[in-house]
Parts: sequence; C-alpha cells; structure tokens
Amino acid sequence: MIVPLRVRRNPERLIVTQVLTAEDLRDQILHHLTHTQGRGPEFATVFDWRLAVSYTVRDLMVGPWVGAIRAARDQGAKRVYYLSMEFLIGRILGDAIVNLGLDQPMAGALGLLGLDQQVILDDEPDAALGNGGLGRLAACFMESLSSLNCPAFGYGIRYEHGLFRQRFEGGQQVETPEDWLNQPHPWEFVRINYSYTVGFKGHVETVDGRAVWRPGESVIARAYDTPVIGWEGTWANSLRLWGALPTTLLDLKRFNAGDHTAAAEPEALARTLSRVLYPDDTTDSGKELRLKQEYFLTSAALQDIMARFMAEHGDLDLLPDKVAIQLNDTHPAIAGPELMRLLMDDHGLPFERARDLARATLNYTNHTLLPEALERWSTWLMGRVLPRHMQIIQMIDDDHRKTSGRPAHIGIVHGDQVHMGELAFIMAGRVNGVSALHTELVKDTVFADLHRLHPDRIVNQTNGVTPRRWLRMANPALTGLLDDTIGTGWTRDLDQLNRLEPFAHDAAFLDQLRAAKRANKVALSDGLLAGLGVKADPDAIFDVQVKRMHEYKRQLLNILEAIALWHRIHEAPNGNWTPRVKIFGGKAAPGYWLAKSVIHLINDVATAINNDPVTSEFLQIAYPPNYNVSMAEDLIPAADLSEQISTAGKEASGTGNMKFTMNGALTIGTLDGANVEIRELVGPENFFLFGLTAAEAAAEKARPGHARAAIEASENMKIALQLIAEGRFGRAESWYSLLDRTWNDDPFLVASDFDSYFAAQRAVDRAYADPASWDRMACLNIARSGFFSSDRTIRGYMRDIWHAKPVTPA
Ligand code: 7GP
Repeated sequence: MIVPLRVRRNPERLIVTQVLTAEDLRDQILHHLTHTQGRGPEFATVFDWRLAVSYTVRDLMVGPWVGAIRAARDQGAKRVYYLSMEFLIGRILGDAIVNLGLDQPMAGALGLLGLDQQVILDDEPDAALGNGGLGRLAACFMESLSSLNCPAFGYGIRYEHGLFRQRFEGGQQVETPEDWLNQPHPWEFVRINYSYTVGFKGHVETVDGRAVWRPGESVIARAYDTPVIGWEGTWANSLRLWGALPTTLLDLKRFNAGDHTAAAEPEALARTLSRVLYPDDTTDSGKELRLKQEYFLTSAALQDIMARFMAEHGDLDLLPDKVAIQLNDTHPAIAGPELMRLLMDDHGLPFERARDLARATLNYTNHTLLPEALERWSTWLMGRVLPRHMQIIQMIDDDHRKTSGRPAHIGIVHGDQVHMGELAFIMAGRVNGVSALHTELVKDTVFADLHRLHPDRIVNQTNGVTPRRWLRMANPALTGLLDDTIGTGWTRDLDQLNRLEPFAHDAAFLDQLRAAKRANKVALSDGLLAGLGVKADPDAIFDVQVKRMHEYKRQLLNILEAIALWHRIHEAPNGNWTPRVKIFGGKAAPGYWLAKSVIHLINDVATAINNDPVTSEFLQIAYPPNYNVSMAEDLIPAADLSEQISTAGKEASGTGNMKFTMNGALTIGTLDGANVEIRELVGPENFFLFGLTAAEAAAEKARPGHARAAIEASENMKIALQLIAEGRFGRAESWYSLLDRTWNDDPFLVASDFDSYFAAQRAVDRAYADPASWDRMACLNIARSGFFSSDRTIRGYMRDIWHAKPVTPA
C-alpha cells in the first residue's frame, strides 16, 4: 500500500517543504524499494536505494507536471518548443530535491535509513546528451522555463550513448563509450501512444496537383518524457526525447530465405539513429547519419506539435499565436522546409501562406561564428535523403531572391551546397546571438548580407545559467551564507544578490565568505589527492579552466604560461611566489588531433612540474579526466580564478564564465563573448583583463609573420616553447607539429596575447596576496552577477521572440 502523503489543500500545487516530514519520505522510499524495486532493505545496494529515492522524488513531480500540462491546455496558452540535438542535463536527483524544497526532510529520511546522501546522489550517471555549451544552455533553459511557469516542451534525441567517457593513457585522451541507459532510468515515462513515422529517401510524385513524398525508408519515433521541475515545485514542463524503433521488426520473408543480415536492416537503421550523440561540436562529418538524426528529431517534433495544435485549435491561422518554435543552432534547421511540407502537402496550403505561417512560428539561435561549425550539406546528399525537402529548399531560396531583391551571391543554395545558416535565417521570425558582442559580430560577419535585407530580424539574448543548480545545489556552503545574510529570495530573483553590496566592506562577512570558499577548496583538494595524487594546498589560488578542448579557447596559452612561470620560479626559488594550483578539465573531439595534442602536453607538463621539489610548493597542475556536469558542480564552487581566455571574437558567449562569477571566482579574461558584459557589471577593477580586442585580433591575424614576430618579442613565451622543444616534458618529437603551428601559423594568437596574459597573471598573484581586497572583489563579483540568471534570458526570449506568457496553474 502506498503510504498516503500528508493531506495538502491542492495536491497539484504543492510546496512540499512544509508538508513532508523525514518519516513520510522514509516510508515512501521503503515502499518503492519493496514494491517498485522488489528488494528487501537488507539486500538493497546503493543502486537500489538510489532508485527508490528517485521514484519517491519523482512521485512529487508528477502532480505539478500533470497540473501544468492541464493548465496550459485549459487556458489555450501559447507553448514554446525548444528543438535541440543536445540536452546536457547531468544528474537529476539532487536538482529535483532542491527545487521541490526537500533538502531538509530528505536529509532526515536518509539519516533514518542510515544512508549517506552524497553516496546516493553520486550513484546517478550523468545524462550527457550533449557536447558542451549549447547543450548545457538548453538544460538551463528547460529549468528556467519551468521556474517561470512558461508552458514548454524540450525536444531532443534519447541517445543510448551520450558523450564518450574520457580516460588518460600515457597522458593521452582515450575515449570509451558511455552507457547511461544500461541501467533503468527512473525519470522517464515512455509514451507508446506518441509515436510518429519518419521517412527518408524515396521519391516525390504529383497526385491531383499535390506533391506526395513516398519515402524509401522509415523509422518510428517514440516519445520518452522526463518532467523538469521548476523552483518551488509549482510547475513542470516535459523534456520529450525521441527513441527510434524499426517500422517492422524483421523482414520475415528475407529471413526465411536465409538472408539474415538484410532481414534485420530496418532494425539496424532505427538503432543507429538514436544510438550515439554526434561526438563533435564544431565540424561536420559522418554526414548521412547526422543529417538523418537531425531530420529524425525535427520531423518527430513537428508532427507532435502539429498534432497537439490541431487537436486543441484546429485553425491553422492561429499557429503563430499558439506555437513558438526555437531552433537551437542550425541542427534542427530542416524544420523550415519540414513545416512548409506539412502545411502544403498535408494541409493543402499554398506556398506563400505556408511560408508566412512558418516564419511567424520559427526562430533561430546562432551559437558560433567559427566557419567550420556552420552546417552545410551537399545538394546531392540532401536530395537523396530528403528529396521533397530539397525541392522545398529550392522554392524557399527562389522565393526569397524574388521577394527580397537580394543579389544572386547570397542565399541558401550555393553551387552544390545547402547552407543551413542561411536557411535558418530566412525561415525565422527572429534570429538571435547569445551575447552583446556576439550578436554584433553576427550582424557584421556571418549574416551581414541578410542582416542588411532584414535589419530587424537579429536580436540579442545574452545567455544565462540557472542559479538553482549552479549556486543553490552546487554550493551549499555559499548558499547557507547568502540565505543567512540576504534571505532566500535570490533563488528566484537573482538580482537580489545586489543586497550583498554593503557587505563588501564588512570584515566579518568577508571572513565567512572566505571560510565558505575554503571549505569547498578543502573538499576538492581531498578529491584531487585521492583521485590523481595531486597535492592541492587549499590556501593556494585555485585557478580553473574547464570547457571543451579547442584551439580557440586557448588551453595552450594557459599551459605555456605555467611552463614560463615554472621557469621563473626556478630562477628565483626564494622569491615571493603566490602558490597556485592550475586545474584543467575538458574533452577533445575524438578526431581533433591538435586539441588532443594539447591534452597530452598538459598532462606531461603536470607530471614534470608536480614532482619538482624546487617548485612543488608554488605550482601544481591537476587535470582530472572525464569533465562533465557533475565535475563542474565540484570544481566551480572551489575556484578562485576563472580562466576565460579565448581569442577575442571567437567565443560566442560562454556560460561557464557566468557560473564562476556567481560562485565568487574572479575572472582572468579577454574581451570576448559574455566576458564583456561580466566585466562591465562587476566593474573593471574586479576583473583581470588582458589581450587584444576582437578588432585588434582580426587585424593582427592578417599581419604576415605575426606569430614569429610575437614569439621573438616575448622572453617568456620563447622560453616556454624552448623547454618543450628540448624534451623537458615527454619526448620532444611529440610536440613538433604543435610547436611548428605555434611558430608559423598560430591562428588563435597565443603568441600575440602571451605577454599580456603573463602580466595579468602576475597581477592576480599580487591581488591574491592581499586577502581582504581579494575577498571584497569576490563579494562584488557575486553581488553583481544577478544578470546572468537564465530566468532573465528566458524572460527576454518570452518578451522579444516568443511572445509567450506565464500561466498560473489552476
Ligand atoms: C557554444 C558556444 O561556443 C558558447 O560560447 C556559448 O556560450 C554556448 O554555445 C551557448 O550559447 N557553442 C556550442 O556549444 C556549439 O556546439 C556549435 O556550437 C554549433
């Protein structure tokens, strides 16, 4: 029998904090352990307990979830649909406990059961359905949409294998498959009644004057829903992930004829579609499968959206009033032609009407200016995999040329290439960049021509992150101090952090702030010692660079600075050095040779430096493998210094930079992405700036011989490169290509920014040596970081792009 939860006035709008006791939760956990898991407590493993706890928490999400879905339908509310190939959600349990306000009673319940909460939480695998920033942003947006009562669905793919696991062997990255679905996933609900057929290939016929696409292959998309609970548990939206199934399990005729492999073809196609997350976030390859995956997500989502819309409203004229679709980068940009296809071929609308409706419904976010990341498909591949869509793309392109009067050289189809950025732009009502600087660069560079034709289309929405996960959950020490000092209101309204301003001059408060940071550093230090054998002194500066490994993010600059510093310490071992622990984290795309070479270099430098008795007290380097969301939750609260050192003009926004700021780390950074806004808000005196601006960087890059000239001019850089070339860190041959590229090409201007970076790091050293002033700066960084809540970002999208309103549950 289910133990009844205490009576609440409205079970669908529960604020469970006050209502549930530790005993209630304990009883529920035991109930699930026994009846859902089929385990007696004396036989239960950590895994069994974790599932029982998860089901208990999930039960409490379902009421608000069903209530939210009902309220949105009953009130005929406009819904937001976020289409993304990536949702890097990480672990769910801890976040749900926090948002439901269950921290206290759950701690009590687990105590009654003799369980260690941290062990239970750590047992959950990270749902790593994304590569990096774009996927994590989608996860923060889902949480904010729920916290703001905005009716929404996230649509993605239920990859069986998320992002690969990273190990280091001899300092080099080795990838192994990730298998999070190898065990039951307690958060999802499979919806066998929400299934759609998605076709590929085949041909197009004309029947009674209408185009009819006869696909040559097809799969079934089946919905798996995960509720995403908002802060205080009053609203939950769905993350609907599509799994692929074969339309026919087995071709029995071929099987019986002995052709066993061919008989299983439909199954093989289906399995590969939702099997692996595309391992690279910056280049396009693995072409046909990737295009099929993009269409699989998009088609299933649009069929689902249209089915819901037709059931609720029935009148296509209302589509833009009731539906807002956001395309997370160009990956789902096939949504333009797909929506047109549904409207024209299935609903019989004329081209112009379909075009206008689609454009009033679709919007597109750009996340990168890197040319190699702007998706292009060959017309041949597009025509073969999606023949009807290729026709519609051509129609959209011709129509746009005629109606906009644009010159022939811009547009969607160029020679034998389909440009997905242009397609997304032309089919979108609004196009947005993700930081103020990035949005201006989008206007001036990638979409300059289209921007001239449509000057109102591009808008900015600076990224944000959810303070529930990234502050309240990840940093209990700081959260406790904030709650005690300014109340808990900041959790919903992050601008309230500005109430900390007066405390920047309150010595007692600053001591507590330091103590909270130190507690996080001690915990991390213990972890680094146990996991890597690195001795990280909690009183040293914890200097952290965690993000995908990419040349433009310049982990190379960071490690070269470490080498130069090491050399300087050797020259003056009795000098007044500020002890520092440099911490790296991040994965390289499996095929990205140069990024992998930098990983190797960092690891080999770490081995050499960490064991050097002369310098070990001043400089340590740690590179824990397999950086993921959960590791970020441990590292960021323990950081003193946040490395945001990309070549100016290359990082669209960054979101890690925001997480560090709100956790009281100071930033060393370039004027790139959202760093610009962070610096403006926290004050230039509380930020360590270095390097060329985006305009200067562009000019420098155009200067022939810039790399060699900059290296020759920099003693420190020269020394660092020389030590590598001499084989001081592993075999010299390992680094020839990296060194050659740095001397002769250096496309991301490591050399040009080196001295400026080195000097800024020495300013950091001096600042850290004065604790009172460092703590004041840290306090002001926190106090002024309220702008970077994803609630602010989502409100911006709701107002400027989606025209969506929050809904009050009944
Ligand atoms: C990232 C950007 O590199 C980062 O600057 C930004 O903060 C983040 O998106 C969220 O807007 N881009 C990706 O992760 C990515 O995959 C390729 O870009 C399309």
